[in-house]
Amino acid sequence: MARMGSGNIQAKLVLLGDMGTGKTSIVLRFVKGQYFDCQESTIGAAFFSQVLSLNEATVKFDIWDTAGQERYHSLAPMYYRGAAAAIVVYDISSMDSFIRAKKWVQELQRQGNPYLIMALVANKVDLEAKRKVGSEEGLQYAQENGLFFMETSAKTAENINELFYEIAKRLAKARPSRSLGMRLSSETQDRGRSCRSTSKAEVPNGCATNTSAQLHATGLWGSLVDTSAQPRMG
Ligand SMILES: Nc1nc2c(ncn2[C@@H]2O[C@H](COP(=O)(O)OP(=O)(O)OP(=O)(O)O)[C@@H](O)[C@H]2O)c(=O)[nH]1
Ligand SMILES: [Mg+2]
Repeated sequence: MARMGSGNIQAKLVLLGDMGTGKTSIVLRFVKGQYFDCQESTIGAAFFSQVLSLNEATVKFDIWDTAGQERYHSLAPMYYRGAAAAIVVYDISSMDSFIRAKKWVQELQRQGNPYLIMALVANKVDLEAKRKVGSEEGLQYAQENGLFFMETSAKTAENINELFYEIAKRLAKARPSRSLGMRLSSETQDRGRSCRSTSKAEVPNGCATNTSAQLHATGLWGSLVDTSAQPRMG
């Protein structure tokens, strides 16, 4: 995370979680207001950016949407290294994905920044009839591990903007010392490595070609000041 003066914060944010849990769908819903029933599995990782204005600060998110497939696991440290915030996603209709989410949390706790702002996200709450992971179970695990917990649906947009707003608020509150090890220069180096390693980075479903889609937000979300999404082509 870097503070850029006048209340501006640039923060690297990473999404982790099992394949198919909805990471890309969550990001696309937030950045572009889009959702695809046939969202393709991410290859390597995809990059997006989004600026969100709070009363107290403007937060520019540099978002790394990682691939959940196991064969990409070894790439993950490149994406969470230097991150100021992480979103660990599971699918409420899959107990396996919840177990996998706990493994991601453990990995972040072991190797990540101790000041990392971590969110545990139970996605696909629109699939209530297929629920396998109870809300209480997710909430309890999050509380025990110092994460904040949110149930979302990328499909219906439930709690998606709220999720990023909450992260932005926590970043804005974070002490400057939390920036340790996350200087903009080191972040840029990380990103350079990441770009080379993701030469096959996926551009999901035609979404990537539209780099200037507007997020038509209302109310609170009318405060979004920049809605450009720039997935890396590698
Ligand atoms: N019902 C429902 N389906 C969802 C939701 N979010 C995502 N999906 C669907 O779940 C599938 C996987 O979504 P993705 O966003 O590609 O999941 P991912 O976590 O990025 O998967 P990987 O890139 O393989 O790691 C797609 O068919 C989405 O349409 C949701 O909130 N509700
Ligand atoms: Mg994906």
